[in-house]
Amino acid sequence: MAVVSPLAKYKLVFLGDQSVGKTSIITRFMYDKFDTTYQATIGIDFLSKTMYLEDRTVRLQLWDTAGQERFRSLIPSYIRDSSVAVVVYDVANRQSFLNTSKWIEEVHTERGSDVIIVLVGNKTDLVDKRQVSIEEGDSRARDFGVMFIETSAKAGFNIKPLFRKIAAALPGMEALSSTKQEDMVDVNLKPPSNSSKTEQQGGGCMC
Ligand SMILES: Nc1nc2c(ncn2[C@@H]2O[C@H](COP(=O)(O)OP(=O)(O)O)[C@@H](O)[C@H]2O)c(=O)[nH]1
Ligand SMILES: [Mg+2]
Repeated sequence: MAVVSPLAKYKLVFLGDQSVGKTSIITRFMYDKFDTTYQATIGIDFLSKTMYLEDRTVRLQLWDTAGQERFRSLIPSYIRDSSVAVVVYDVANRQSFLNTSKWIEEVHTERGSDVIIVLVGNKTDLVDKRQVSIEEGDSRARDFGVMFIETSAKAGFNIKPLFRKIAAALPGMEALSSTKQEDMVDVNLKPPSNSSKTEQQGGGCMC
């Protein structure tokens, strides 16, 4: 009997100070577009995207957040059931880099070590305004034991590699928790010839 598993879904939450480029990274990845008109994120919204990897397909749910204080109280509940936290800073804004430790600690408070964290230094196109070197970013990521990459949503630099890196780090189906295993659907591809009924358990959709 073949076991066909439904699409594995993972929740990614985007964190970081206001205007570091969280919404722009998501927009670049989803639509390959960059919008220069500044739009503060209102509340929290998510978008889904399916990624086809060499050995499997995963569905990513990208949860954008607003860094403004007035929405801070909402954030822990979004971190709580996420598989991945993407902590973004602006390489041309030192304070946003310093604040990443606060964001990473917040993720650890909610999720312990049961989460993938990626530190992202965005806006590498602002070459003359850079305040944080790639070495500093890399070294902070090592200190926290998290992944690291630099991007430019504007130039479209390293956006796909960021998501590929995340997807590659996601646990395979065999490593998923028992609750996720409940989504497994058994499909009997070759019904026994002595029986006219096809056994299908679970039903469910592949959506
Ligand atoms: N130069 C440059 N500007 C960017 C980049 N990413 C975002 N921005 C700009 O930074 C501002 C804030 O971006 P936004 O995505 O709204 O940040 P968020 O508040 O973290 O969601 C906007 O004016 C964007 O156009 C980038 O990679 N390079
Ligand atoms: Mg935003």
